[in-house]
Amino acid sequence: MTPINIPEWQSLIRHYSDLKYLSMREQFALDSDRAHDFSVSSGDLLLDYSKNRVTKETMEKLVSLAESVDMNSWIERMFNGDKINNTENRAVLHIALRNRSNTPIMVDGEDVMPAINTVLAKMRSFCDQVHSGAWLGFSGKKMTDIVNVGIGGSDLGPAMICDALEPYGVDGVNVHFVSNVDGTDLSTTLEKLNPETTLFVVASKTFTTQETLTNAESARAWFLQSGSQQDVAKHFVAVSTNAEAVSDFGIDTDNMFEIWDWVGGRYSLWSAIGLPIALYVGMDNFERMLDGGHEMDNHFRSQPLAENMPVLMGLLGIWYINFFGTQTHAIVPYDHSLARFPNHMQQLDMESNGKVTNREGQRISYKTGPVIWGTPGTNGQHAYFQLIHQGTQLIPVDFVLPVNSHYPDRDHQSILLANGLAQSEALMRGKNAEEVRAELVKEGFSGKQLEALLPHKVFPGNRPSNTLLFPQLTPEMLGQLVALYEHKVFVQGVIWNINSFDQWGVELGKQLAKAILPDVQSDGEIAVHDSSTTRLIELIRQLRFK
Ligand code: G6Q
Repeated sequence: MTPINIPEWQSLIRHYSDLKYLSMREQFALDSDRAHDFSVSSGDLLLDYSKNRVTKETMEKLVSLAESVDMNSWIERMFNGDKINNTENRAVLHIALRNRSNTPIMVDGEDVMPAINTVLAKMRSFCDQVHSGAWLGFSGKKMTDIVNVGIGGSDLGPAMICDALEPYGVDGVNVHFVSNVDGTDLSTTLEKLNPETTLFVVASKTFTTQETLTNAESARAWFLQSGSQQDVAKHFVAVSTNAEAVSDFGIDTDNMFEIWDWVGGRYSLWSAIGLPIALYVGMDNFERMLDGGHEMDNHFRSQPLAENMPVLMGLLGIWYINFFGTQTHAIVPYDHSLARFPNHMQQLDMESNGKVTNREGQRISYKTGPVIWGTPGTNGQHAYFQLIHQGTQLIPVDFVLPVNSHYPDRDHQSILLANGLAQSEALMRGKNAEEVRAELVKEGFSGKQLEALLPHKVFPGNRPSNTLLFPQLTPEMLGQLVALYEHKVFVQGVIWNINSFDQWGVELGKQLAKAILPDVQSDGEIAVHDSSTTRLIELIRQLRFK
């Protein structure tokens, strides 16, 4: 199926040409209910999408597009455990990991819920032991530092959540994340730690990932400078699907937390890959995060498409990417503890929808996933916001705004919120020549000097944004937010007719580095490469400290 041939897509092309100069400023002036009419809620989370270049007709047409690709039946297929990851012949069941209603979800004739509940119970018991001091290190001391060794989906999500939930941290427990095979990452982490009180969580779905295994082996070597081989069991646990490789590494499989092939790496923070989260904030808070994810799942599954938050966000993305031709999308959290949120969203979206082949294996001729990027406000305002306001590209922005901070704030939170709101308002309104002229006159400019400055101070405006507003960044709210974006990505994948759940590009990287390693490691004959690669290998051999 090619979405661009279906009548609803064609109708959107015509609608776009009628509407491409629609002024949001005018729309707000014409309709005092616009903010209300273009908003939707799920629990305490509000999405205000009124500052988008859309009319009610646009939204109806976008929703018709979603209907025309059977969005509801795709949603049901995911929730029912159908093998919608067709290239890997797998179900896609991150939703089962947070299925707090515990209703059966069948894969290959078996309900997956009992196994999920068993692992959750094992995680709880382990966290309790670590926190209470029933689990002690080799010299009889309590664990104070958790080091997660993993990469990609086995790192980014849990690292982001631990940062975000720092106010919920269990007293006396610190968490660290080592992912990069660059020895700097592990060394700078370990130099601060005491092996007697350090617990390593080796997180790898496959347990074959070069970076993770290299870091885990070096971590074990560091540990063995103090502890003995027998003590490894008290200081190393694993999260994986691959019991054999875990055991070969030397970790007792009793200390292994199981995950399943139907969880994609970038969707796995809800599984035992979230163990560092549970160790850091406690299992109760981890489960509160699952509750939030489940709440968003219920919303996604039950709400009509026109009032469905992930569907609406997905459709607005399609509107800009496929009709306005935008290439990037900024996610700007006005919450410092969400510093890594854009990074996780970058992996989630770009690894899921960075595809050029449709479900049927044909090359596609329309745009798919955008470049996702962003940093916390207000820092971004002093950096790249210039381009969003006055650059030549149209860049839709998501503003993520918690109303209340966890920290004593005096005026900080009000200033933060005012900045977020001001940016979205300014992007929408812009500043026209008359307004700039009046401002300059007030500032005492006139004549040639005024005319020369005026064009530089004009802001075109009409730049779209969504605002996600909520009371506070609790574990439940964070769960809702992550699940919201997961489903948004899925919605777009369905419309683009791509499989959002494989990642052959990542697999390629894993193969290529292994193939070139012998050339970099040894002085033997260099395998056949392009001339640039061969020359760079030769230079590396010359420049390397002997
Ligand atoms: C995520 C990707 C990828 C994966 C890492 C780590 O969806 O598949 O980022 O998570 O490559 O893989 P392992 O967990 O198998 O080590």
